[in-house]
Amino acid sequence: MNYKKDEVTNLLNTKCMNVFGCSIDDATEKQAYKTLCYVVKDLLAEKRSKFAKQYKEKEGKQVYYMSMEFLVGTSLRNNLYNLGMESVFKSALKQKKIDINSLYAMEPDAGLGNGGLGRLASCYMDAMTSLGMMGTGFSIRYEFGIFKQKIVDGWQMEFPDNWLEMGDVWLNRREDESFIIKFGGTLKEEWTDGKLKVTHENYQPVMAVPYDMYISGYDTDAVNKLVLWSAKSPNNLDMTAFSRGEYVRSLEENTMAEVISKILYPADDHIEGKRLRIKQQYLLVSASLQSILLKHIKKYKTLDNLPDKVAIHINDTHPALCVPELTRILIDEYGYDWDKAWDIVTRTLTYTNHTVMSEALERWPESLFSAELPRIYQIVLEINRRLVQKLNEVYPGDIAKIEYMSPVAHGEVRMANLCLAACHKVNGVSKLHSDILINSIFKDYYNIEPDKFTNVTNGIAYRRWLCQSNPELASLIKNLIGDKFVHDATALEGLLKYKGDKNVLESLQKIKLVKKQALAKYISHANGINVDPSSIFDVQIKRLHEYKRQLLNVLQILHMYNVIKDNPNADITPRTFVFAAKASAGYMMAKQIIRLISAVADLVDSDAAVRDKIKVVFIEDYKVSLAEIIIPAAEISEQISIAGKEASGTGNMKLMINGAVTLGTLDGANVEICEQVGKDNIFLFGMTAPEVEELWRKGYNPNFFVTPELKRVLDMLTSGILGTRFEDISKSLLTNSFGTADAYMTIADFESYRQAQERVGKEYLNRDKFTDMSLVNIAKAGIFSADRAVKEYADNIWNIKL
Ligand code: KOT
Repeated sequence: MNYKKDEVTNLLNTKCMNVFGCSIDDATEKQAYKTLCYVVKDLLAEKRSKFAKQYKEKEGKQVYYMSMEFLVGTSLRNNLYNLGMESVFKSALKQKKIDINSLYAMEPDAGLGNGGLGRLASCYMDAMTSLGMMGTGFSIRYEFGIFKQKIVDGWQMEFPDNWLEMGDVWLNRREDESFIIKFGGTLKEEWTDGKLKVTHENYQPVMAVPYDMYISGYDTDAVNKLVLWSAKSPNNLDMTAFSRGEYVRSLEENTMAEVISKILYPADDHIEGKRLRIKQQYLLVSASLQSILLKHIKKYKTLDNLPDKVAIHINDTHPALCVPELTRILIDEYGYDWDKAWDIVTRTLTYTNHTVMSEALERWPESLFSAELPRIYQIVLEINRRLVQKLNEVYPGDIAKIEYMSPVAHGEVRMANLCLAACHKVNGVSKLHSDILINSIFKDYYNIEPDKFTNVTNGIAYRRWLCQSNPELASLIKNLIGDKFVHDATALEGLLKYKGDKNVLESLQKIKLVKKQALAKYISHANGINVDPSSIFDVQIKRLHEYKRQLLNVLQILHMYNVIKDNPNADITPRTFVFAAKASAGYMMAKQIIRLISAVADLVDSDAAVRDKIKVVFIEDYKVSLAEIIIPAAEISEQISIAGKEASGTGNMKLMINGAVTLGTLDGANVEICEQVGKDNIFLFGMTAPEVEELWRKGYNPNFFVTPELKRVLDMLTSGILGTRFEDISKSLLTNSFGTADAYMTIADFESYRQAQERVGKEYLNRDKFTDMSLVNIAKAGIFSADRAVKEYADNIWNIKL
């Protein structure tokens, strides 16, 4: 958009006057921040209206991306960057003696997600918009997003995240487009004219009120929307109950309804089968589908062509209720018969799986499911009945297999099977992960319908993660190869011709140092620790989960500690180990691991012989905006999950494009990172996924893998040297009474990891060689752009022509 400085000043003044009754000169900092956001929102609204009009005329196909999570992060800088208006706003504000950076700093993260899955959804909204697609995200307007984390004496504490206080500037409430969602109640069945009519009675109605958030894209005419549903009691106060003296019960019902959108469930890669959670899921699904269908019917006067005009994407199984709910609406509200309705459902819905962890596979007790959603339950039973009938023809008599594939069995409704039965495309999120899906957990479905399954390797909104978070690096790249890469990330390959170019390597080193200094400043402020920007910055930033093996990293640090204690002159390249991670509130082992990291940090820091060689920092409250500070400063990217468990990872891609070299296992997208950069530009270690499988088959006893060095480290866990005795962690690694010890093979991979870390230390000493590796990583990161991933979705899954 083309605005001059004076025009921008006018916009700011007018808006400030309208909202706060003062000119921007007299505004408080908070008022200035809100004014700026409102002005940007207005610009997006104007663009959106043009885009929607154009689109309406074209009658193209569009995507609805259903996700219980969108980890949006901050929007202000992103929107200004995308609109190409950062510098004009900066100078307009500067003239008013307002530093735009201080306004950026006031914006809270919209933390409506836990980790990878939610951030991916946001990266894809960015890419869809940048590609000019019409794509709408649907989720929930949680009043409290992912909790704020504080570390108190090494222990994680959770605090509510009241993001709306300053974050609601981006939301537009559209009360008049609300829908009623029905919970509980009973069903009445009547036969009229040979047709069964089901009426849902005595239900508790809840109103779903939409709030729109505009999503901008880079250099595009498109502006998309993320629609967030909020639960509200349909009658503010039931006055009849009030007059009957039952006002307490009436108020109770109000809060019961509103509690549905109160808070995000803070569990990553595992699920909690709670009543409130299924209500959240149904609220999202039912409200979104009602709104999609209403809009469609207004435009086309029929739903027969729904699959030609609409793709509805299910982001993991959390919105899997789309399957029965879409069937229900078509049958109950639009009068379709079963076969026609099912045909539309199957041709409209698609599904992405994001994990193979069994504790993350969603299943609901039939009793809870049927009580909360009686009509939906009835439809699920019918889907199940018809499927079992079909499977009986394919696998006659193979009861075990049919049961394994059924959406309803053993008193449970299994959401993945519901998606597999209904969606016409199913994908995993990296090559390895998609292979594991078709070769193991989804094998039986794959065997019947192989064409249904495909892979789309994850991608990132690299303009946020590179251009906005690391403008210094982006500007160097522009100077070297031009700015094509801002539209087409694969153009980064042009950097390869600077391999070995002394000047370029020196520039890269200088930029890295600047970003390390910035992170050091943050750490000094947040943790009160001074870290040395000339040491290697080695980072592991991601949710805390045993399979991700932060523990492996800590054990190796303890080993390094021992090496230095044994020989204070040992040849150790100084290293700063940075951790940041949230643990699910109820995940005790994860919380213990955080405590262990803190204890190791203290141990290392209290020892004069060690503290100049290694530092350990746990930065609290990991979130998108913190990642934007850490990632540009990273030199080593720890991606050390047990092979076969990390579906893809996306932090690995963000770190790579900022020049960090991966130290990792051949897991998730690390496999493809390795393919891109070649074995010389990555530090690989550990067992491969088939080797892990093989070791399980043979029988794994961690005790056989304990080397003398590791024994010494393991003893430290319980010796008292760390202050606390970490008995639970030690037991989880070694006690093998039920064959459950060391479920993530930390011990089996330790020696190989230790050696890889030794290589890192050595190779870093040859700074130019290391920077060359870094350069190759940047150059080869283009394929991991969300633009590429979304194009693949459009081509292979949604059937949308771009
Ligand atoms: C959480 C609960 C149930 C099912 C799946 C999840 C889940 C998976 N949450 N995050 N993930 C991650 O998704 C990312 C995006 O695809 C992956 O890169 C990452 O490996 C998953 O762990």
